[in-house]
Amino acid sequence: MPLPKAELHLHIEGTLEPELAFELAARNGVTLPYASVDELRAAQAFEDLQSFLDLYYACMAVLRTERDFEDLADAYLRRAAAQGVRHAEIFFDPQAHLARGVEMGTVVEGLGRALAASEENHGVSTRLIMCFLRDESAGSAMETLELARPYLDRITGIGLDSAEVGHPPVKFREVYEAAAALGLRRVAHAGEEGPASYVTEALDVLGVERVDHGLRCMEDPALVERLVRERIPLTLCPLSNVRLRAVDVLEDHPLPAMMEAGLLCTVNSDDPAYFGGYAGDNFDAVRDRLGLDEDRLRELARNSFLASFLEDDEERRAR
Ligand code: ES4
Ligand code: ZN
Repeated sequence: MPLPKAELHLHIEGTLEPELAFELAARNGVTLPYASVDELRAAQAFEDLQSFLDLYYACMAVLRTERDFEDLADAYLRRAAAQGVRHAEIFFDPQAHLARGVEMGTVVEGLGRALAASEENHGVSTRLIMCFLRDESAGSAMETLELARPYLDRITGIGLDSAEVGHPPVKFREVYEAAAALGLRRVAHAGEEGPASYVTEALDVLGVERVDHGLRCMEDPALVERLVRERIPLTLCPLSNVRLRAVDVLEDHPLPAMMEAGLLCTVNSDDPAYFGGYAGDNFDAVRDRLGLDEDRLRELARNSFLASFLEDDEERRAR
């Protein structure tokens, strides 16, 4: 039996397996720029974050209807459950769909249908986190937040993703302030390809309570000390880091050193259809190739629930 765990860093569009991509392409009359599943898989040899993002945005062209989003999320939840995931906090990228003429309501209602049935169908509780594309303008992010207003009962928080370098957290100060005023939880990708200073800025300027990736915090000892002291969770994605070349090989991943330093680390899958594995596969990889023992693996699983928005929600309800 796989360890029960929560998945806190998962882009739903990154769970689009090539087989489903071709199925949806046929259903919607969309042409993918690849002739076959094998050709699409062969295109998954990435140089860096941008080369991945190019393929990721190209493939999501097949997602058009509520049912597409429902099928996508249901397929993910089934796979996640089989790998021990009991709770999933799921990112989605509305701007990438709005740009293709797919409305906010189509995305949220479709994902929402799969999520609403997830506890009963898969034994997985869920939350939805809306991400802004940091390589789009702050104004576009603010408009997206406005478009989400009718759906905020189904959206727990906001995040920040896509191309990191050159798009520092401070660019989104006002959007994060507006989201906080609406009672939304705040996370952001920082320190994946960008420098440690982006992690500091995400904490100080955006008020994030959890950092997605945060890998490069290790370059700033004072920041590490602060993250430990303030118990800020990091949502690490080891297989993603290898595939996007943040680390050369998994054996070089700083996860063991990060845990040793007292950081509140979690292990997640990011874009499992593109990076070679779901949550359990990431746990297996760090066990087999980083030599983490059973105690450390249990600590990672426990951290995933501690770092989730579940417990706080319960506390908030009790108050
Ligand atoms: C992403 Cl791995 C990663 N980094 C930044 N943005 C993303 N969107 C989807 N996957
Ligand atoms: Zn990510």
